[in-house]
Amino acid sequence: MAVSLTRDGEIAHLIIDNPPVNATSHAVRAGLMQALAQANSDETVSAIVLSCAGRTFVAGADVKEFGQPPQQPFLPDVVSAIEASSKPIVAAIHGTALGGGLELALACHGRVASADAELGLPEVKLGIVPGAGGTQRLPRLIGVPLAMDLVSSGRRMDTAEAEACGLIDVVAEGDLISAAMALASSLVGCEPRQTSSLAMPAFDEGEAQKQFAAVEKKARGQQSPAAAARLVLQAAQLSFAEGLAAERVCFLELVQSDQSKALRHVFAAERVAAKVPGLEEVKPRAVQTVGVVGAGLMGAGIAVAFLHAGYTVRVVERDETSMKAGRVRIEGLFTRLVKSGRISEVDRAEQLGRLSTFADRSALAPCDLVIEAVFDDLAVKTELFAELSTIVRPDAILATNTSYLDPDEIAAVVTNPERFLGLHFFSPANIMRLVEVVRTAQVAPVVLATGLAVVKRLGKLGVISGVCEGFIGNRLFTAYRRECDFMLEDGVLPHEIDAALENYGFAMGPYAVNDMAGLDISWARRKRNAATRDPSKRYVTIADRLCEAGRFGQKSGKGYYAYPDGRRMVDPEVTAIIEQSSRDAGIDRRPFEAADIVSRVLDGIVSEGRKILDEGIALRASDIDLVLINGYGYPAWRGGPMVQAGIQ
Ligand code: 3H9
Repeated sequence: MAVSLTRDGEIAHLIIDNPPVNATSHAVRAGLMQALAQANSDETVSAIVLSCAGRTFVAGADVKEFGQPPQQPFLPDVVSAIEASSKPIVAAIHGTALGGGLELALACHGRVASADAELGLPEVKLGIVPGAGGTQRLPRLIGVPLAMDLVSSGRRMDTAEAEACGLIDVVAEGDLISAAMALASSLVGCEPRQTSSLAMPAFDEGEAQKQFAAVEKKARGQQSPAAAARLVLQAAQLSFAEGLAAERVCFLELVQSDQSKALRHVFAAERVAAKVPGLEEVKPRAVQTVGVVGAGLMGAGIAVAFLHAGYTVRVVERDETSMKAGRVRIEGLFTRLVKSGRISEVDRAEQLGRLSTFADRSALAPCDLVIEAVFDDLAVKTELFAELSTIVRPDAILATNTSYLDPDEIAAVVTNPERFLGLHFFSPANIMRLVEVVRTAQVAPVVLATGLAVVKRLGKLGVISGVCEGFIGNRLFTAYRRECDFMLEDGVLPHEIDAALENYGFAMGPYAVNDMAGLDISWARRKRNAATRDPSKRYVTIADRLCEAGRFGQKSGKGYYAYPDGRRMVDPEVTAIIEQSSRDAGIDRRPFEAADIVSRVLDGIVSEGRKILDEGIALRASDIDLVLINGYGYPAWRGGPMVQAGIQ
């Protein structure tokens, strides 16, 4: 039974039980309608509590039903029936109340949540808008500005914020159901308070329009955030019934859109990425104490990511001076997070309380997992791992964060190499969601499973990669950059390539990214590899020439662009260097249309993606899409280059 009805005295208790996440599938909707009718027609029932079995409250509409013929009763009808109930209904929320789940709760006459619950309307992440009254009821309850923020970002709110803004009435201190029963009892005899009838809280129209414009700008081509924000604005202008009708039209249109199909592909791809053949029955090991070797930009970011996720972190640097500098760097990252409002002062103090820093590798002895983030040089890494093998427990997991070295060569110096794998973070590691979990030749299934579980606990997305130069991401990026560099030499300029790709939806064009990351590291690598370069392959010298001219990117004030007052500007000196390179290569420069630029880049990526699949480096095409989206700013609402090319 997807919905059951039990009794506690005069209170009827409706329980939704639809694992894994209590989505409002057809059986739930039908079951709710029936149980509601039963409770409302029973004279001995005076109030109703709505809760869920299992790990969470309703996490939304059933995404598996999207794209199938709709079956009555529809969710908006169920939600309306709840709100119209003659007896007060209280939602008892645990886990996550998301999308249609929060919409059910919004229609209830009271809301109680357990302290660790989270609430949100994440529909925009699926390319749609809330379709069961969320955009109309939420602003009436919490005001237009906050409602617009929630529906357009899809972010989740914790119970402290939800209680403060009035989204929930009570945070349950003890048993959730008892607290919900108590609230329901207190409402008996009162006219049920309907959220749809609440007066819209006053707000500043001008500020709301500015907020809307900012949403539209940030969405970079994705339709749903602005559509959701617009519906919230309309809630203040239209009657509830008119607003609801507008929401329904918008929902039904967007659910059919290519953007929603693409984002649903991404949603499914993320769930599939966690399923690795051979690991289905493997239970990950417990990890609590994590060592990080190296507290440069990458190491500091990794340490912060682990601290956020509740781990105890021991960071080791090579000497006292570097150790102190590393601690300052980590504390600086926390300061920025507090300033931007991402974490509170209290959380900062608690998280930094789990950090210890050392200038002696032996301090890593108690660690369950050690990750290195030292200079990307084979001799440096092998020396480190040979010593680490003698310091940590024989079963402690050792991980390299190398970007380009062969982890199997490093594994050769590790005692018990089955405990060694790659965990390749992207910079800034405390922000970027992607981690490539690199399957070394001898890695034990339990170690790989633990790597994936740790990445999930970090709140990041783990994608399995086999061993090859650059793994999945940097190998694709090399192909992507190669096409761009060829076009640069053939006739376009950096700003034209960046503009074409940014208009397509990439977060940033490749040359703007390169200027931000710095040109010097890849220049050093090219110089190291110069002797082994294949002379028969086309080699573009523009990046080398820029470095020779002292243009290392933003850190030197100039790179592919000039940065007067910090603004990115086309620089005639760069244009001259590029045109000279074309002349030296005997190329007659020709113009490119933006569409040609984009298709050449995507063709290059897809062709490399096919090779990566054929070689078994990626488990599936959708993993490649995820890497591009989460590591390189490919627009999620386009689904990914592989799915766009029809490769699934
Ligand atoms: C909506 O509500 C529209 C309405 O406004 C209007 C309608 C008219 N449906 O992520 P996990 C499955 S749109 C069906 O690994 P976690 C998932 O596929 C919806 N299935 O767990 C996986 O299955 P499997 C708005 C769903 O603990 C399993 O549950 N809601 C749905 O890391 C476990 O998932 C959302 O967008 C679903 N809605 O995270 C919420 N959700 O084991 C989307 C999950 O076979 N969901 N499954 O691979 C989430 O954000 C996370 O799944 C959640 C749990 C936080 C709930």
